[in-house]
Amino acid sequence: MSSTLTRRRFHQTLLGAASLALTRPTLLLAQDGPQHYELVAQPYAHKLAGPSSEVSELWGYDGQTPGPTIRAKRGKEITVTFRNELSEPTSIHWHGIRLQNAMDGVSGLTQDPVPPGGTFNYTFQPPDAGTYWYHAHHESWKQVAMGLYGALIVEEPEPVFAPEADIVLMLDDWRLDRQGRFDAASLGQMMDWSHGGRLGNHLTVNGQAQPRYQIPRGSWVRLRLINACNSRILEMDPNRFGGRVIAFDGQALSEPLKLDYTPHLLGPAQRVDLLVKYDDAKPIEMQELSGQPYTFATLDVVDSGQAGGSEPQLPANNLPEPDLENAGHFELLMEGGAMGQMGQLVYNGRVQSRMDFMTNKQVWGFNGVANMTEDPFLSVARGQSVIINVINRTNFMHAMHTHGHHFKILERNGISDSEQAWRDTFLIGAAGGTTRIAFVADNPGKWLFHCHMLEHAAAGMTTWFEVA
Ligand SMILES: [Cu+2]
Repeated sequence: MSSTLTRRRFHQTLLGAASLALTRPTLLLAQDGPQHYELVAQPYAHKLAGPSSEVSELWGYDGQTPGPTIRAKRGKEITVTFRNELSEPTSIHWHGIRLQNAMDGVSGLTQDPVPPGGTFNYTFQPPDAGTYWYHAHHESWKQVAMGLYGALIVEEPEPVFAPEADIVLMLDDWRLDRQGRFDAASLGQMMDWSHGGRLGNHLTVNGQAQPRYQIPRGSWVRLRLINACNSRILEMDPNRFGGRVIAFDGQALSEPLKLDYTPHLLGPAQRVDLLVKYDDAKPIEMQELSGQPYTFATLDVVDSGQAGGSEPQLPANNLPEPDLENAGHFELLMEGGAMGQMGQLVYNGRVQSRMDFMTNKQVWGFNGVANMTEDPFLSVARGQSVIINVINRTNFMHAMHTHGHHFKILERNGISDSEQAWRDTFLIGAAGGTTRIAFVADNPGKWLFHCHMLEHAAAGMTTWFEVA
Protein backbone atom coordinates (compact mmCIF):
# COMPACT_ATOMS: atom_id res chain seq x y z
CA MET A 1 0.00 0.00 0.00
CA SER A 2 1.41 3.36 -0.92
CA SER A 3 1.35 6.18 1.54
CA THR A 4 1.30 9.86 0.79
CA LEU A 5 2.22 11.85 3.80
CA THR A 6 1.20 15.42 3.46
CA ARG A 7 2.45 18.32 5.47
CA ARG A 8 -0.76 18.36 7.44
CA ARG A 9 -0.25 14.76 8.47
CA PHE A 10 3.32 15.52 9.52
CA HIS A 11 1.92 18.24 11.74
CA GLN A 12 -0.80 16.03 13.16
CA THR A 13 1.80 13.43 14.02
CA LEU A 14 3.79 16.13 15.75
CA LEU A 15 0.90 17.44 17.78
CA GLY A 16 -0.06 13.94 18.80
CA ALA A 17 3.47 13.23 19.95
CA ALA A 18 3.97 16.50 21.79
CA SER A 19 2.60 15.18 25.06
CA LEU A 20 4.81 12.10 24.97
CA ALA A 21 7.95 13.72 26.31
CA LEU A 22 9.00 14.75 22.78
CA THR A 23 10.58 11.39 22.16
CA ARG A 24 11.01 11.91 18.44
CA PRO A 25 10.31 14.92 16.23
CA THR A 26 8.06 12.69 14.14
CA LEU A 27 7.81 9.01 13.58
CA LEU A 28 6.87 7.75 10.18
CA LEU A 29 6.75 4.04 9.71
CA ALA A 30 8.26 2.79 6.49
CA GLN A 31 5.73 1.09 4.25
CA ASP A 32 6.30 -1.87 2.00
CA GLY A 33 5.18 -0.18 -1.21
CA PRO A 34 6.60 2.90 -2.90
CA GLN A 35 6.74 5.80 -0.50
CA HIS A 36 5.97 9.40 -1.14
CA TYR A 37 6.76 12.31 1.12
CA GLU A 38 6.25 16.02 0.74
CA LEU A 39 8.75 18.38 2.21
CA VAL A 40 8.58 22.17 2.25
CA ALA A 41 11.46 24.50 3.12
CA GLN A 42 9.96 27.51 4.82
CA PRO A 43 10.65 30.25 7.34
CA TYR A 44 9.29 29.81 10.82
CA ALA A 45 9.48 31.56 14.16
CA HIS A 46 10.73 29.66 17.18
CA LYS A 47 11.77 30.40 20.75
CA LEU A 48 15.10 28.60 20.55
CA ALA A 49 16.15 29.06 24.16
CA GLY A 50 12.87 27.99 25.72
CA PRO A 51 9.30 29.29 26.14
CA SER A 52 10.34 32.50 27.88
CA SER A 53 13.05 33.40 25.35
CA GLU A 54 12.90 35.80 22.43
CA VAL A 55 11.59 34.59 19.09
CA SER A 56 14.14 33.59 16.44
CA GLU A 57 13.46 33.72 12.72
CA LEU A 58 14.61 30.35 11.38
CA TRP A 59 14.30 28.18 8.30
CA GLY A 60 13.10 24.61 8.55
CA TYR A 61 11.63 21.73 6.61
CA ASP A 62 7.88 21.82 7.21
CA GLY A 63 8.53 24.75 9.49
CA GLN A 64 10.50 22.87 12.10
CA THR A 65 14.07 21.92 13.01
CA PRO A 66 14.88 19.16 12.63
CA GLY A 67 12.53 18.58 9.71
CA PRO A 68 10.33 15.50 9.91
CA THR A 69 12.23 12.27 10.32
CA ILE A 70 11.99 10.41 7.05
CA ARG A 71 11.94 6.65 7.40
CA ALA A 72 12.71 4.68 4.28
CA LYS A 73 13.36 0.97 3.77
CA ARG A 74 16.55 -0.49 2.39
CA GLY A 75 16.28 -0.98 -1.36
CA LYS A 76 12.75 0.45 -1.62
CA GLU A 77 12.12 3.46 -3.76
CA ILE A 78 11.25 6.67 -2.03
CA THR A 79 10.11 9.95 -3.57
CA VAL A 80 10.30 13.26 -1.83
CA THR A 81 8.42 16.06 -3.52
CA PHE A 82 10.22 19.16 -2.37
CA ARG A 83 8.88 22.69 -2.49
CA ASN A 84 10.90 25.79 -1.80
CA GLU A 85 8.98 28.46 0.11
CA LEU A 86 12.11 30.38 1.07
CA SER A 87 13.15 33.71 -0.39
CA GLU A 88 16.36 32.10 -1.73
CA PRO A 89 17.23 29.13 -3.93
CA THR A 90 18.05 25.87 -2.20
CA SER A 91 18.49 22.10 -2.72
CA ILE A 92 18.49 18.98 -0.55
CA HIS A 93 21.40 16.59 -0.13
CA TRP A 94 20.75 13.08 1.26
CA HIS A 95 23.89 12.68 3.31
CA GLY A 96 25.51 9.24 3.16
CA ILE A 97 23.04 7.71 0.73
CA ARG A 98 24.78 6.01 -2.19
CA LEU A 99 22.17 7.20 -4.65
CA GLN A 100 22.14 8.12 -8.31
CA ASN A 101 24.08 11.28 -9.05
CA ALA A 102 21.14 13.35 -10.32
CA MET A 103 19.46 13.00 -6.90
CA ASP A 104 22.47 14.03 -4.80
CA GLY A 105 21.14 17.54 -4.37
CA VAL A 106 24.33 19.54 -4.82
CA SER A 107 23.32 22.84 -6.35
CA GLY A 108 25.65 23.84 -9.15
CA LEU A 109 27.04 20.32 -9.66
CA THR A 110 24.24 17.74 -9.80
CA GLN A 111 21.27 20.08 -10.22
CA ASP A 112 20.29 23.70 -10.56
CA PRO A 113 19.12 25.10 -7.25
CA VAL A 114 15.37 25.05 -6.71
CA PRO A 115 14.24 28.68 -7.03
CA PRO A 116 11.82 30.31 -4.58
CA GLY A 117 8.40 28.85 -5.33
CA GLY A 118 9.95 25.96 -7.26
CA THR A 119 9.68 22.22 -6.74
CA PHE A 120 11.95 19.22 -7.26
CA ASN A 121 11.24 15.50 -7.08
CA TYR A 122 13.93 13.49 -5.36
CA THR A 123 13.58 9.77 -6.07
CA PHE A 124 16.04 7.13 -4.93
CA GLN A 125 16.41 3.60 -3.59
CA PRO A 126 18.62 3.74 -0.50
CA PRO A 127 20.94 0.72 -0.82
CA ASP A 128 22.08 0.79 2.82
CA ALA A 129 20.11 0.57 6.04
CA GLY A 130 21.21 2.91 8.80
CA THR A 131 21.30 6.42 10.19
CA TYR A 132 21.55 9.20 7.61
CA TRP A 133 20.38 12.76 7.35
CA TYR A 134 19.27 15.35 4.86
CA HIS A 135 20.20 18.99 4.68
CA ALA A 136 20.35 22.01 2.40
CA HIS A 137 23.24 21.96 -0.06
CA HIS A 138 23.09 25.52 -1.35
CA GLU A 139 25.00 28.01 0.76
CA SER A 140 24.93 25.30 3.40
CA TRP A 141 26.96 27.43 5.80
CA LYS A 142 23.92 29.66 6.12
CA GLN A 143 20.98 27.39 5.33
CA VAL A 144 22.00 24.53 7.61
CA ALA A 145 22.87 27.00 10.38
CA MET A 146 19.35 28.43 10.08
CA GLY A 147 17.79 24.99 10.56
CA LEU A 148 17.46 23.23 7.21
CA TYR A 149 18.18 19.64 8.19
CA GLY A 150 16.43 16.47 9.33
CA ALA A 151 17.07 12.80 10.03
CA LEU A 152 16.79 10.14 7.34
CA ILE A 153 16.48 6.63 8.73
CA VAL A 154 16.79 3.67 6.38
CA GLU A 155 15.29 0.66 8.06
CA GLU A 156 16.67 -2.86 7.90
CA PRO A 157 14.63 -5.36 5.83
CA GLU A 158 13.36 -6.87 9.11
CA PRO A 159 12.94 -4.59 12.12
CA VAL A 160 15.80 -5.03 14.62
CA PHE A 161 14.57 -2.66 17.34
CA ALA A 162 11.04 -1.85 18.44
CA PRO A 163 10.01 1.76 17.70
CA GLU A 164 10.19 2.71 21.41
CA ALA A 165 13.75 1.32 21.54
CA ASP A 166 14.97 3.29 18.52
CA ILE A 167 15.87 6.85 19.45
CA VAL A 168 17.16 9.55 17.11
CA LEU A 169 19.31 12.21 18.78
CA MET A 170 20.14 14.96 16.32
CA LEU A 171 22.54 17.45 17.88
CA ASP A 172 23.12 21.04 16.83
CA ASP A 173 24.90 23.98 18.36
CA TRP A 174 23.11 27.24 17.65
CA ARG A 175 24.75 30.60 18.08
CA LEU A 176 22.45 32.85 20.08
CA ASP A 177 22.89 36.56 20.62
CA ARG A 178 22.58 38.30 23.98
CA GLN A 179 18.80 38.35 23.71
CA GLY A 180 18.79 34.59 23.25
CA ARG A 181 17.84 34.87 19.57
CA PHE A 182 19.48 33.11 16.66
CA ASP A 183 22.51 35.25 15.82
CA ALA A 184 21.94 35.97 12.15
CA ALA A 185 24.23 39.00 12.15
CA SER A 186 27.34 36.85 12.51
CA LEU A 187 26.52 34.51 9.61
CA GLY A 188 29.37 34.49 7.12
CA GLN A 189 31.81 36.14 9.51
CA MET A 190 35.40 35.99 8.21
CA MET A 191 36.67 35.05 11.67
CA ASP A 192 34.63 31.81 11.52
CA TRP A 193 35.51 31.05 7.93
CA SER A 194 39.25 31.33 8.51
CA HIS A 195 39.31 29.61 11.91
CA GLY A 196 37.32 26.69 13.28
CA GLY A 197 34.01 27.50 11.60
CA ARG A 198 30.79 28.76 13.16
CA LEU A 199 30.56 27.41 16.68
CA GLY A 200 27.37 27.86 18.66
CA ASN A 201 26.61 28.44 22.31
CA HIS A 202 23.29 26.62 22.65
CA LEU A 203 23.21 22.86 22.16
CA THR A 204 19.93 21.24 21.15
CA VAL A 205 18.86 17.66 20.64
CA ASN A 206 16.05 17.29 18.11
CA GLY A 207 15.56 21.04 18.46
CA GLN A 208 15.15 20.96 22.26
CA ALA A 209 17.61 21.94 24.98
CA GLN A 210 18.30 19.09 27.40
CA PRO A 211 15.30 16.91 26.47
CA ARG A 212 14.36 13.74 28.34
CA TYR A 213 13.55 10.50 26.58
CA GLN A 214 11.78 7.47 27.92
CA ILE A 215 13.42 4.18 27.11
CA PRO A 216 12.22 0.72 28.09
CA ARG A 217 13.95 -0.88 31.07
CA GLY A 218 15.74 -4.15 30.40
CA SER A 219 15.43 -3.81 26.62
CA TRP A 220 18.14 -3.36 24.03
CA VAL A 221 17.93 0.22 22.79
CA ARG A 222 19.49 1.90 19.76
CA LEU A 223 20.59 5.51 20.15
CA ARG A 224 21.23 7.17 16.80
CA LEU A 225 23.44 10.22 17.29
CA ILE A 226 23.75 12.66 14.41
CA ASN A 227 26.01 15.69 14.47
CA ALA A 228 24.17 18.44 12.57
CA CYS A 229 26.46 21.24 13.80
CA ASN A 230 27.98 23.49 11.16
CA SER A 231 31.49 22.98 12.49
CA ARG A 232 31.58 21.71 16.06
CA ILE A 233 33.25 18.40 16.85
CA LEU A 234 31.20 16.84 19.65
CA GLU A 235 33.03 14.88 22.31
CA MET A 236 31.44 12.13 24.33
CA ASP A 237 32.30 9.00 26.20
CA PRO A 238 29.80 6.21 25.53
CA ASN A 239 31.52 4.10 28.21
CA ARG A 240 30.16 6.48 30.85
CA PHE A 241 26.65 5.35 30.06
CA GLY A 242 27.38 1.83 28.94
CA GLY A 243 27.04 2.46 25.22
CA ARG A 244 28.75 0.29 22.62
CA VAL A 245 29.06 1.32 18.97
CA ILE A 246 26.98 -0.68 16.51
CA ALA A 247 27.34 1.59 13.48
CA PHE A 248 29.44 4.48 12.17
CA ASP A 249 27.99 6.79 9.53
CA GLY A 250 25.05 4.45 8.99
CA GLN A 251 27.09 1.32 8.35
CA ALA A 252 26.70 -1.55 10.83
CA LEU A 253 29.76 -3.03 12.52
CA SER A 254 30.12 -6.80 12.56
CA GLU A 255 29.78 -6.75 16.35
CA PRO A 256 29.20 -4.10 19.04
CA LEU A 257 32.38 -2.18 19.77
CA LYS A 258 33.34 -0.99 23.24
CA LEU A 259 35.54 2.02 22.60
CA ASP A 260 38.96 1.75 24.17
CA TYR A 261 39.73 5.40 23.61
CA THR A 262 37.84 8.39 24.87
CA PRO A 263 36.38 10.78 24.31
CA HIS A 264 34.80 9.73 21.07
CA LEU A 265 34.94 12.60 18.58
CA LEU A 266 31.80 12.96 16.53
CA GLY A 267 32.66 15.36 13.72
CA PRO A 268 30.19 17.49 11.81
CA ALA A 269 27.90 15.26 9.70
CA GLN A 270 29.13 12.05 11.35
CA ARG A 271 26.75 9.59 12.97
CA VAL A 272 27.29 6.97 15.58
CA ASP A 273 24.72 4.36 16.62
CA LEU A 274 25.02 3.10 20.18
CA LEU A 275 23.60 -0.02 21.78
CA VAL A 276 22.51 0.30 25.42
CA LYS A 277 20.49 -1.71 27.93
CA TYR A 278 19.58 -0.56 31.42
CA ASP A 279 18.21 -2.85 34.09
CA ASP A 280 18.03 -0.15 36.78
CA ALA A 281 15.49 2.64 36.76
CA LYS A 282 18.15 5.28 37.43
CA PRO A 283 18.07 8.13 34.85
CA ILE A 284 21.02 8.21 32.44
CA GLU A 285 22.72 11.50 31.69
CA MET A 286 24.31 11.84 28.27
CA GLN A 287 27.10 14.40 28.31
CA GLU A 288 29.10 16.42 25.86
CA LEU A 289 32.67 16.80 27.09
CA SER A 290 34.43 19.41 24.97
CA GLY A 291 34.17 22.00 27.75
CA GLN A 292 32.66 21.50 31.16
CA PRO A 293 30.67 18.23 30.98
CA TYR A 294 27.23 19.25 29.74
CA THR A 295 24.19 16.99 29.98
CA PHE A 296 22.59 17.29 26.57
CA ALA A 297 19.89 14.64 27.10
CA THR A 298 18.58 12.45 29.88
CA LEU A 299 17.25 8.94 29.41
CA ASP A 300 14.47 7.98 31.80
CA VAL A 301 14.37 4.23 32.14
CA VAL A 302 10.75 3.10 32.43
CA ASP A 303 9.03 -0.23 32.85
CA SER A 304 7.52 -1.38 29.61
CA GLY A 305 6.61 -4.95 30.46
CA GLN A 306 8.52 -6.31 27.48
CA ALA A 307 12.12 -6.59 28.51
CA GLY A 308 14.77 -9.10 27.59
CA GLY A 309 15.65 -10.85 24.36
CA SER A 310 19.07 -11.68 23.03
CA GLU A 311 21.54 -9.04 21.96
CA PRO A 312 20.41 -7.69 18.59
CA GLN A 313 22.70 -7.77 15.57
CA LEU A 314 22.39 -5.32 12.70
CA PRO A 315 22.62 -6.95 9.27
CA ALA A 316 25.56 -5.73 7.19
CA ASN A 317 24.98 -3.63 4.10
CA ASN A 318 26.48 -4.76 0.85
CA LEU A 319 29.43 -2.51 0.02
CA PRO A 320 32.19 -3.33 -2.46
CA GLU A 321 35.64 -3.99 -0.94
CA PRO A 322 38.34 -1.87 -2.56
CA ASP A 323 41.05 -3.72 -4.47
CA LEU A 324 44.12 -2.19 -2.82
CA GLU A 325 46.61 -3.95 -5.12
CA ASN A 326 45.22 -2.37 -8.25
CA ALA A 327 43.90 0.87 -6.84
CA GLY A 328 44.66 4.28 -8.31
CA HIS A 329 46.60 6.51 -5.91
CA PHE A 330 45.80 10.16 -5.31
CA GLU A 331 46.96 12.79 -2.87
CA LEU A 332 45.06 15.71 -1.39
CA LEU A 333 46.98 18.41 0.41
CA MET A 334 44.88 20.60 2.72
CA GLU A 335 46.25 24.11 3.18
CA GLY A 336 45.40 27.59 4.34
CA GLY A 337 43.33 29.06 7.12
CA ALA A 338 44.37 31.21 10.03
CA MET A 339 47.94 30.68 11.17
CA GLY A 340 48.46 28.56 8.07
CA GLN A 341 49.95 29.02 4.64
CA MET A 342 47.40 30.78 2.49
CA GLY A 343 50.39 31.79 0.34
CA GLN A 344 49.68 30.73 -3.19
CA LEU A 345 46.04 29.76 -3.36
CA VAL A 346 44.53 29.80 -6.82
CA TYR A 347 40.89 30.82 -7.08
CA ASN A 348 38.90 31.00 -10.31
CA GLY A 349 42.03 30.28 -12.31
CA ARG A 350 44.44 32.82 -10.87
CA VAL A 351 46.65 33.24 -7.81
CA GLN A 352 44.92 35.39 -5.22
CA SER A 353 46.51 38.55 -3.96
CA ARG A 354 46.41 39.55 -0.32
CA MET A 355 43.36 41.71 -0.99
CA ASP A 356 41.62 38.88 -2.84
CA PHE A 357 41.54 36.79 0.32
CA MET A 358 39.37 39.38 1.99
CA THR A 359 36.99 39.99 -0.92
CA ASN A 360 36.66 36.37 -2.09
CA LYS A 361 36.81 34.87 1.41
CA GLN A 362 38.69 31.94 -0.10
CA VAL A 363 41.24 31.05 2.55
CA TRP A 364 41.54 27.27 2.32
CA GLY A 365 42.67 25.10 -0.54
CA PHE A 366 43.19 21.57 -1.76
CA ASN A 367 46.41 21.04 -3.72
CA GLY A 368 46.85 24.79 -3.97
CA VAL A 369 43.38 25.59 -5.30
CA ALA A 370 40.50 27.15 -3.41
CA ASN A 371 37.03 25.81 -4.18
CA MET A 372 35.66 24.17 -7.32
CA THR A 373 37.87 23.58 -10.33
CA GLU A 374 37.07 23.06 -13.98
CA ASP A 375 38.62 19.61 -13.90
CA PRO A 376 37.88 17.07 -11.21
CA PHE A 377 40.38 16.28 -8.48
CA LEU A 378 40.31 12.71 -9.77
CA SER A 379 38.56 11.01 -12.63
CA VAL A 380 38.32 7.24 -12.88
CA ALA A 381 36.40 4.60 -14.75
CA ARG A 382 33.48 3.04 -12.94
CA GLY A 383 34.54 0.16 -10.75
CA GLN A 384 38.09 1.42 -10.23
CA SER A 385 39.37 1.27 -6.66
CA VAL A 386 40.98 4.46 -5.42
CA ILE A 387 43.23 5.28 -2.50
CA ILE A 388 43.37 8.91 -1.41
CA ASN A 389 46.08 10.09 0.92
CA VAL A 390 44.93 13.27 2.64
CA ILE A 391 47.51 15.48 4.32
CA ASN A 392 46.39 18.29 6.58
CA ARG A 393 48.90 21.14 6.63
CA THR A 394 46.46 23.52 8.33
CA ASN A 395 46.26 24.25 12.03
CA PHE A 396 42.70 22.96 12.37
CA MET A 397 40.99 19.60 12.34
CA HIS A 398 38.66 18.92 9.44
CA ALA A 399 35.77 16.58 8.66
CA MET A 400 36.13 15.33 5.10
CA HIS A 401 33.06 13.94 3.31
CA THR A 402 32.81 11.93 0.09
CA HIS A 403 29.53 12.11 -1.78
CA GLY A 404 27.97 9.00 -3.31
CA HIS A 405 30.47 6.60 -1.73
CA HIS A 406 31.46 5.17 1.63
CA PHE A 407 35.14 4.45 2.17
CA LYS A 408 37.37 2.54 4.53
CA ILE A 409 40.09 4.27 6.50
CA LEU A 410 43.37 2.45 5.87
CA GLU A 411 45.68 4.59 7.97
CA ARG A 412 45.68 7.56 10.29
CA ASN A 413 48.99 9.34 10.83
CA GLY A 414 50.78 6.35 9.33
CA ILE A 415 49.20 3.84 11.69
CA SER A 416 46.81 1.33 10.20
CA ASP A 417 43.24 1.72 11.37
CA SER A 418 41.96 -1.16 13.46
CA GLU A 419 38.26 -0.42 13.12
CA GLN A 420 38.02 -1.08 9.39
CA ALA A 421 34.60 0.55 9.46
CA TRP A 422 32.84 2.04 6.49
CA ARG A 423 32.40 5.79 6.75
CA ASP A 424 31.29 8.73 4.65
CA THR A 425 33.00 11.43 6.74
CA PHE A 426 36.36 11.29 8.50
CA LEU A 427 38.09 13.58 10.94
CA ILE A 428 41.69 14.47 10.19
CA GLY A 429 44.09 15.79 12.80
CA ALA A 430 45.54 19.30 12.64
CA ALA A 431 49.08 20.36 11.77
CA GLY A 432 50.38 17.41 9.76
CA GLY A 433 47.66 14.85 10.35
CA THR A 434 47.26 12.31 7.56
CA THR A 435 44.48 9.91 6.65
CA ARG A 436 44.48 7.32 3.88
CA ILE A 437 41.08 6.18 2.64
CA ALA A 438 40.04 3.64 0.01
CA PHE A 439 36.85 2.92 -1.85
CA VAL A 440 35.53 1.51 -5.09
CA ALA A 441 34.42 4.35 -7.34
CA ASP A 442 31.35 2.44 -8.51
CA ASN A 443 28.77 5.19 -8.63
CA PRO A 444 28.87 7.12 -11.91
CA GLY A 445 28.63 10.89 -11.87
CA LYS A 446 30.14 14.03 -10.43
CA TRP A 447 30.64 13.87 -6.68
CA LEU A 448 31.78 16.41 -4.14
CA PHE A 449 34.68 15.79 -1.79
CA HIS A 450 34.72 18.52 0.84
CA CYS A 451 35.19 19.51 4.42
CA HIS A 452 31.88 19.27 6.28
CA MET A 453 32.78 22.16 8.50
CA LEU A 454 30.47 24.22 6.38
CA GLU A 455 32.40 27.49 6.65
CA HIS A 456 35.55 25.69 5.51
CA ALA A 457 33.69 24.19 2.55
CA ALA A 458 32.46 27.65 1.53
CA ALA A 459 35.89 29.22 2.08
CA GLY A 460 37.71 26.88 -0.29
CA MET A 461 37.70 23.31 1.04
CA THR A 462 35.54 21.88 -1.72
CA THR A 463 36.54 19.81 -4.71
CA TRP A 464 34.96 17.08 -6.79
CA PHE A 465 35.69 13.77 -8.46
CA GLU A 466 34.23 12.05 -11.46
CA VAL A 467 33.29 8.43 -12.03
CA ALA A 468 32.81 7.80 -15.73
CU1 LIG B 1 37.43 21.94 7.65
